Formats: sequence, structure tokens, C-alpha cells
Amino acid sequence: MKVYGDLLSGNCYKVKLLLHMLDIPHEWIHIDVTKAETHSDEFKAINPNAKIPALVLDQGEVLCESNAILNYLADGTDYLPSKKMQRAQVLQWQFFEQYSHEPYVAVARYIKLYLGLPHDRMEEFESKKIGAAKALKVMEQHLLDHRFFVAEMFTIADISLYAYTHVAQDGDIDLKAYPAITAWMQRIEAKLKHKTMLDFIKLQKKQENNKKRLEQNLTAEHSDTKVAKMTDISSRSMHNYSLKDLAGYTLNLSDYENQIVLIVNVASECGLTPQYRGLQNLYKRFASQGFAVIGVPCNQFGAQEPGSELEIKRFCDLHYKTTFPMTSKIEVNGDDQHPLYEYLCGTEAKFPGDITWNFEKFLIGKNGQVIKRFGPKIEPESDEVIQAIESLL
Ligand SMILES: N[C@@H](CCC(=O)N[C@@H](CS)C(=O)NCC(=O)O)C(=O)O
Repeated sequence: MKVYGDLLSGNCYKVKLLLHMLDIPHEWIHIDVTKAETHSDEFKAINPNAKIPALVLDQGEVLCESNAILNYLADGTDYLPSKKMQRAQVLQWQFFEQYSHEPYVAVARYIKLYLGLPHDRMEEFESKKIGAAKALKVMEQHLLDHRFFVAEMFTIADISLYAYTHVAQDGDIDLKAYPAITAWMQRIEAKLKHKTMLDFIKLQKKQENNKKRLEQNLTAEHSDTKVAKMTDISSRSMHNYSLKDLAGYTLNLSDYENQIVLIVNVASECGLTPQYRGLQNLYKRFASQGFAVIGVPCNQFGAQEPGSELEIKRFCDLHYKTTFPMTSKIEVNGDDQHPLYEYLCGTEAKFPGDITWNFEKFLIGKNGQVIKRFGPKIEPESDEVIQAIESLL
């Protein structure tokens, strides 16, 4: 069978978790919601409602709606009780999830994690958090007297509710106020075959990297950027490159044409990590004049960026409330150096030489050419950096 989905979506994660727990072989086809891939004619031929997840059986039959998929897959297994009333109770909680929980918890998370909490969605965000609190209270009350939602056993009702609850903090929803929910999540997480959303995402990234490495070995060149084939450095520009962002979506640097950009390799566990504060201040101060900071997490300096992309995002949200764009983790030096860094500091670069440590900065002009390079210890809000930015705006 095939599943069309995105692991960062709780609705899709539910399906992935059950497939994993039941050891059902399947092909997972990544659909990028942020690129409107659900609205392509090809995908709408599968689900005219233009939503993931969608399950396609080998015979071509299609099933949509995450909870319907769970019911189909769990039929005849321990994850769906056989008694009439208990099956109806599973549905009761799944309808609750779709009507009273997901529209609040998932949407608050979407506004925060995907959209970066824009000012014009703030009011909606706050109202979603109120709705989320109501749903969580209902769950909390039930779990004060029950180990699981139905029949005191782990069923697909638990999977449905766990999916967005275990990542609620991505939407700034604190579960500390719900001890019974926290204990229930721990019971689920203790299950032998349990995996969090983050676990699946890490696994997927690892598989993608292995595949990429294999392709790179075969073609002996980097494949994720068109510039790799160019030899003349003077004809290159930062705008030729593309990377992935922290959520795994493509970040085309051509989107920054006509902007001034400060590219900084970052890390969460470095003595210089508080520079995030200065970087965010710079971003806030000059963004309206056409300036952006792009953070590039890298684990090559003292292994001070060990976490996954989601962990890095959470760290930045929690400690520095950063809103500037960040790429996925890359290598900035060495054999696996990303081509962007070959452009920034390779032998033919304007300021050649390996990156020395976390928080080295490159100031890029409106045409995508490197203007200045600042060492890690130069504070983002130092006169030097501010004057250089102002001279370009
Ligand atoms: N009730 C549906 C909701 C599915 C849903 O909202 N999917 C989102 C991702 S979580 C989606 O496909 N959004 C794309 C869009 O609306 O354009 C389910 O449970 O499967």
C-alpha cells in the first residue's frame, strides 16, 4: 500500500504510527502542503478534497480521512475493540478529536510552527489556544479515572488524540497543567513499538541522506543545487543556491534577490549561542528595509548543534523567540561542505578559508555577492556590523 502524507502533520503521523506498530509494509510518499502539492491535479485525482493523509491500496482503492484510515488498518487487531459499544466509544473520541481538539491544537501549532506567528494571526492564535485548553480539559478529566480512552486498553482512539497532543508545545501549548494527560502520554511512550513524530522525521531524514549520499557518490557532484556545475565563481551568486528549511521545505535563496542578507552558521550549545538575541534584534530592526538573517545550523564545531531540526526550532522558539529563517543542518567545511559554503568561503571565494567556529557571519548584498565576512566573536549588534548593513540598505 501507499500512503501520501507529511510526517510533520499529526493527521499523517497517526497513520504512520499505526502502520509501524502493526508492522505493515508501505510506501510513504511525501506531499508538501506548503507547496500546495495537495492541490495538484495529480493528487486531487486521489483525494478530490485535496488533503493528506490518503491511503491507496494495492488494488487502487483509496481511503482518506486519518481516523477512517486508522479504523480500516486496525480492524481485527488489538488496537480496535470488538465490542459494539467500545467501537462506538472509539469513534466518539475520534469525532471529538476532529471537531473539538484538532481544529485548535493543530491550528495553533500551524500558526506558530509553520507561519512563525505573524502579527495578523495573533488574535486567531490566542483564540485557538483557548479552544485547545477546553479540549485538553475534557481529556484530562477522562484520564483522571482511566488509563486509556476506551476499554482501559491502548486503541486507535489514543493514537488519534496523542498525535497532535504530543507536539502541542509546538503551538505554545504547555501540558504541565495536565498531569493526567502527561501520565497517559508516558504510558503510550513506554510501548515497545512507540515512536514520536520527531523519531519518524529523523528516520526519514536519515534515509533521505543515505539516498542522497548514494546519488552523490554515483554522480560525484552535489545534486541539490544548480550552481555545482558552474566553474566561474564570479558568475555565481548566493541567489543560485537552495537549501531545506528547519521544517524540511525548500528555501530558495533566489527569494532574497534585492535584499541584504546576513548568513550565520549557528549552534545551540555554544558560548556564543546568546548571539541569537542580537541576530533577532538586527532582523527586527532592519527587516522592513529589506534585510534578513538566515541561520544555518551546523554541528561541526565542538558538536554543539547535536539536535534535530525540530529540536533546534524548539530551542530557538523557547530561548530566543527567533523569527528569522533557518536552514536545515548542513556541513560548512570539509568533504560534505554544502555548495553554498563552497561559494562563501571556498578557495575561489572573495573571503576564502574554512569557517573557524559557530556564528561566523557573511553579509550579502542585493545582487547576491559577498560583501563582508565577520568572525564568530563579532557581535551581531556591534558598530561594525550595523554600519555595514546600513551602508547597503
Ligand atoms: N480531517 C482530515 C484533515 C486532513 C488535513 O487537514 N490535512 C492537512 C494536513 S494536516 C492538509 O492536507 N492540508 C492541505 C490543504 O488543506 O491544502 C483528516 O483527519 O485526515
